[in-house]
Amino acid sequence: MALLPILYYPDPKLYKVAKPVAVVDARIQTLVADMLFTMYEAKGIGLAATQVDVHERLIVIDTSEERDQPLVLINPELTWKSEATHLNEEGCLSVPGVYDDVMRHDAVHVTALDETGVSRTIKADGILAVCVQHEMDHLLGKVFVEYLSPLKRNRIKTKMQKLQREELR
Ligand code: K1U
Ligand code: ZN
Repeated sequence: MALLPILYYPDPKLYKVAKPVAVVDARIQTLVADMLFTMYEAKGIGLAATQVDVHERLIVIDTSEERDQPLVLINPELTWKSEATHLNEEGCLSVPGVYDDVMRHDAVHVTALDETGVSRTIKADGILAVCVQHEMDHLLGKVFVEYLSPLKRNRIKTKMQKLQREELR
């Protein structure tokens, strides 16, 4: 399994809109395994293919305490969302060290293919619902900081650009 490099905000590649996966084949299964490995290594609860510079509709998630319940969503489509919404604190592996509140639907239903190409419907609430919405935004080229005020977003952008300049030195 390979550790994939994660793109950091404000990399313009994070704004690309992902295309549907055409066929769930060995290439996709290898990508799934590498994304799960990368997510667990980074101590994340989710990862979208966009974040590893692959612009196809694929997400991996594991919100379990034991980190032993991987969820693979290929070509995910939102089929239902609750009317109720709440603010939830979010983080992002592409924006390390930044946490802020984002309004999300309390519950969602998502239909997607799994890593074997079988269609499944996931009924998510709690942190899983928040994570699914955050990851599906990545596939549309949207990073959670886009929900924050322009002032906050610009501060985060400047901080991230400074961090990346320092790392390059
Ligand atoms: O997409 C990502 O970058 C992964 C992200 C997923 C996520 C976390 C929290 C809310 C919504 C989506 C992370 O895993 S960030 C790191 C993390 O584990 C975490 C951060 C804040 C709260 C809970 C978990
Ligand atoms: Zn993220």
